[in-house]
Amino acid sequence: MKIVEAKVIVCSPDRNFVTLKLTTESGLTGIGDATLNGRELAVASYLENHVCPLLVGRDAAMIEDTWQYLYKGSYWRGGPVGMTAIGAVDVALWDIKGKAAGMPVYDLLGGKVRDGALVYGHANGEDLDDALDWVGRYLDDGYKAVRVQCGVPGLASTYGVSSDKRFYEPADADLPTENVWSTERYLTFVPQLIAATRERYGYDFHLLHDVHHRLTPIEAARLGKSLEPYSLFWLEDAVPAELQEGFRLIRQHTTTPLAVGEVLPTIWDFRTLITEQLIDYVRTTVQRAGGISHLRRIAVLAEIHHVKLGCHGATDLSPVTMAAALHVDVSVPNFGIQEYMPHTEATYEVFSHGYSFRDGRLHLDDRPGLGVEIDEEAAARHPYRRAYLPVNRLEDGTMHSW
Ligand code: EZ4
Ligand code: CO
Repeated sequence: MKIVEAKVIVCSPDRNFVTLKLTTESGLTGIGDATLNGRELAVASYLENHVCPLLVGRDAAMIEDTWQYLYKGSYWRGGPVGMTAIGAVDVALWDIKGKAAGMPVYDLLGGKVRDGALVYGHANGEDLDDALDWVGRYLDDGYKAVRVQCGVPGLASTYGVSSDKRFYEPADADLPTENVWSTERYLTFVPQLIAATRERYGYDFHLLHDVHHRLTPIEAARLGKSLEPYSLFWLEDAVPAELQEGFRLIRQHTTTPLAVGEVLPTIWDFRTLITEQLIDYVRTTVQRAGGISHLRRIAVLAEIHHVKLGCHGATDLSPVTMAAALHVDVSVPNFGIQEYMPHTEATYEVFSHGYSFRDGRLHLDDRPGLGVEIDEEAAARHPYRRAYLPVNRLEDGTMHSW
């Protein structure tokens, strides 16, 4: 199963995606997602210049050895660029192994322990009424879990609230937008948003909220405490997680479940959070954290510390990552929930896929490998467009100090 070609495909069917495609001498192909939102070409270059030359001639069957070789052999361990690149290689190799075996990847991972993966959708509104209406639309569509985000009164724009409701993608073309942030206004408003959501729609569905890393631990503790009556499924990214110990403070004050880590690429970035049981859900995903092989390690560490998996699944992760995450979701015992935003038609024309939404869950079909293919001709019709995630400043014009 020698690899004869390693190719990087960059395309932008409504947003940028970087895809690694490996081909073996017998003609089997495997794909991996290498998209790092706002820094896409860094990973494309890392792969093209530094990783692809190492792959040609290697045995595609040797997934673990290749992972160890790329991680330890680079000397420069970890980091989002390197881990995204390794993740793409790892996922492409699992895809090939599945196709070679004639089995879906979940069967190689021990087989399904559940039929489908519970997902949550994104409801976001400019104001309270708009946000509540969007929660209702998701519930009408059969979602059993909804994340609610809302414009904060007094602030012109808020991260996570966009005009493009269904396919929300925070990155802007060309140069980044600047949002203004006020912790005071936010902390006053969010309990009203969550209370109003429960008042209108009741408690018979899971309700989630994402802070996008904007608070300090004591502010997050206060927010978590004030939201306890409304039974959140989780409060996400309440503080940035570089200071893992910061979560001790939050944990001491609130029983609101905590989720963190969509930006964290390795098991070591989660070590204190998981082993001290400071969080309830791990938010990273295959593409971010070194592929299926490394995410499974994180899931095992989490499992023995009563922490569950709640993989990132916004539209900056391609359908390849969604499929790969679903193979993990349905085969690990400590699955919690999967974030799900449908991609646009243009994206699905490039990436044909074998998963579908039904009854609040995503279901994989039983095609071998990941069940996703890339149409390179369609991809070529959508060239790369520079894009950045928004930047936040405080009302006085300064950046956050954390
Ligand atoms: O802002 O994926 O939980 N989901 C999120 C996402 C992120 C984007 C960043 O690329 O926070 O919407
Ligand atoms: Co998030």
